[in-house]
Amino acid sequence: MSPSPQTAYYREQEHGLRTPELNSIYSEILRRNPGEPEFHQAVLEVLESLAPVLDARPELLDARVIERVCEPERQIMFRVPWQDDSGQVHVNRGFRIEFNSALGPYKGGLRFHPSVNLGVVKFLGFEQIFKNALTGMSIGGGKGGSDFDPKGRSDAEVMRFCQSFMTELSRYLGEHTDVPAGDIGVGGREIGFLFGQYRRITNRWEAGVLTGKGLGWGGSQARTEATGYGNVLFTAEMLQARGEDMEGQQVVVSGSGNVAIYSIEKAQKLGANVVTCSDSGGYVMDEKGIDVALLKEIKEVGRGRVSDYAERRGASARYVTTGQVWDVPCDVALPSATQNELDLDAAQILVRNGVKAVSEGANMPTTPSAVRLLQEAGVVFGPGKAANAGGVATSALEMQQNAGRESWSFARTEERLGQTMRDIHETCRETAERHGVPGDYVAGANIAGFERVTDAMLAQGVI
Ligand code: NDP
Ligand code: 2IT
Repeated sequence: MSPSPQTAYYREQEHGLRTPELNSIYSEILRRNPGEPEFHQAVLEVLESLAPVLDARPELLDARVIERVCEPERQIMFRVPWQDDSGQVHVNRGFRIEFNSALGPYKGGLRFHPSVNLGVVKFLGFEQIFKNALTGMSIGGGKGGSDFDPKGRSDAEVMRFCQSFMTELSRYLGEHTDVPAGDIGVGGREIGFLFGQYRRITNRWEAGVLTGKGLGWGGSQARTEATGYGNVLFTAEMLQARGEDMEGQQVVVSGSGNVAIYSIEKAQKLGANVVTCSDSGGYVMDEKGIDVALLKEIKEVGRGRVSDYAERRGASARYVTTGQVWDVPCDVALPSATQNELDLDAAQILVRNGVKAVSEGANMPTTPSAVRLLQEAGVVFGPGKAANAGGVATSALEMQQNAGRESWSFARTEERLGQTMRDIHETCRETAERHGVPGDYVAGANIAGFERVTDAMLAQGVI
């Protein structure tokens, strides 16, 4: 389904940065971090936005603040041995990149997927720094995970894996130090197993050490919904800035996990017609609009596939195994599966079909050349750092509730989520306009996030 990240990265190498200083910083990052194409891609995208900041504040170069923000504070890699149900022993690799704690404890999800490697976790941790800064909350940036594949594993196997993973990771966590949450392959079930093992090892009921917990034991209302809902709210803000809204828009969504499901649900609540969802096997096109209750039953209860959805839905739905959801004509596209899933070819198809807005529910799902094409074609583009920040922002609300031993209502939490997404939109819009690139949410998000985190770093000394 997704093109090779390798291809996407090498295709971009012909594009230079705007100043010799930025070019030389980037060359050094390539030299010191070999074989990490996703990390290179994420860094390049931020550096491409920074020229106007350096024009205005050349002293940032002397302080080497770009080099500092691109170097993780700490990188942890560890062995995760576990036994499957038949007694066979497996060895996976665990990662936690504690990237930046200038604004708060390291905060970011854990991803369990066979494609996870150091470069992937570093790109995710790097993006998380700026995303978390944009929320305006007291959270630093981090990310972790493992190349463990939970697909087809029993609950008992997943539990044993999580227990082994947490046995090592627990040394580095703490509500004031590092606070993981979910990401691909890590949802409520895994957070439960991880929390149980942390509690057992540390002898502490430390709610604020993980977010995405169950509602009965320290979790927050609306955290499950937050990323998808937040992305749709962000999209609605971008459309509103152009005098439009979500009502009646034809929407395509990729993925069928946490982010995709709640993007579909919120878009429908705002009157849109969502016609697709997908997984790594193929996609579903449902003319009548995705039946989100059925999708939840299949994915959340049964851990099934979108092909099961097509089978059970009846005549309106088709299961397609060639091409991608981007082939389906739409007004709004919400990539919500994985990195580099929307490439230049897909962007060309979207533009040809008249897409108005693309907003990233996933992290870095759009390749750099695709982003450029969409922006040049006048398509409004919401970068993941801003658009999918509702998940981590609601994680910060979970931490706040845990610290105060409180439990807020769904309405109160959702209201805070809505306000946060409006604030992030306004920050990005205003920052882009102030730097002479009105409507460029990529530049707005990168510059605003960069300034918030690096101002904190500068105030705290050479650290
Ligand atoms: P889930 O594990 O719930 O769902 C992931 C979905 O993406 C599945 O449909 C999966 O299909 C598909 N997918 C994953 N990897 C690939 C791949 N390599 N190729 C094709 N399809 C793939 O994860 P989430 O919904 O939580 O995460 C989706 C995206 O959103 C990720 O980029 C994540 O980083 C990002 N995100 C998540 C947040 C959260 O709060 N959960 C917050 C902000 C961003 P299949 O089952 O076939 O693998
Ligand atoms: O990419 C992300 O922002 C997440 N996976 C959520 C992180 C969090 O700590 O809630």
